[in-house]
Amino acid sequence: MALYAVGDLQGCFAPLSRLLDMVAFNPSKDHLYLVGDVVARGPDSLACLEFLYHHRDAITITLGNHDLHLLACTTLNRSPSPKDKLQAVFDSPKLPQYLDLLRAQPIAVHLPNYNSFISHAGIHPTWSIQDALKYAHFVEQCYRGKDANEYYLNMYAKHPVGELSMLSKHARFTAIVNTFTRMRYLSTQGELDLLNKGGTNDCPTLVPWFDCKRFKKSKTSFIFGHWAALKGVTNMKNMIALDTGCVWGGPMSMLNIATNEQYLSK
Ligand SMILES: [Mn+2]
Repeated sequence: MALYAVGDLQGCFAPLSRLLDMVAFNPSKDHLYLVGDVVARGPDSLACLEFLYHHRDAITITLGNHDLHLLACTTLNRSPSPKDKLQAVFDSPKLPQYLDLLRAQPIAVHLPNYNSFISHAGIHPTWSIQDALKYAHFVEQCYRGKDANEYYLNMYAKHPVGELSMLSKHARFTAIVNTFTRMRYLSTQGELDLLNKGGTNDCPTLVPWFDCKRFKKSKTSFIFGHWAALKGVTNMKNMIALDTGCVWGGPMSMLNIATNEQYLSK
């Protein structure tokens, strides 16, 4: 049995398929963690969802911003943006099954036996793993619950600042979702900056979320995607950035979680 993690698919099915062939992925024995953003922008989101649904017992997705956006649009009856190339997904008769699959997925996963934590964008430097799992549990209950539309309506509100415990439940949902799925940089005061998408040298006044003393001492590996401009480089052994910009012409990255071996799609 092997555990793998793969970077953002964003509708790129062929490179995923080549990576799985490279490691002879066996869905009856192995498990595949997807770091989120399995859909949107790329050519074949429908094929990605079909594959993930077919192998649903062998996969776990830590939801990304695009996955939650798809859930939000369908729940709120909004059309997809043409640039997301999701029309085939919206037209599919199997859309309800794909949405059920996404909704059942977590937003963060801790694998204590492998000293690994997986989420789409990362973990806030002030959150312990226990805090993060508690926050993840809260938002998972929100997007699975019957009031999910209320949370989605608030999802693109201005990023709430301040202590999570002081926020309303809707603002808390948005703050936690933004951290797990959209974070790249923090201000020197520790607030999320949701505008800059550049590489780590492009924003001298901001700090990459993982550039923090606590993580340098941590025995836990943090496996994440979302930040294509890093091109997989964090210069920290336990910070594993798997979004290598496949949808933008780069390779797709895969990690063997137990051995740390990495694979790039050709
Ligand atoms: Mn993303």
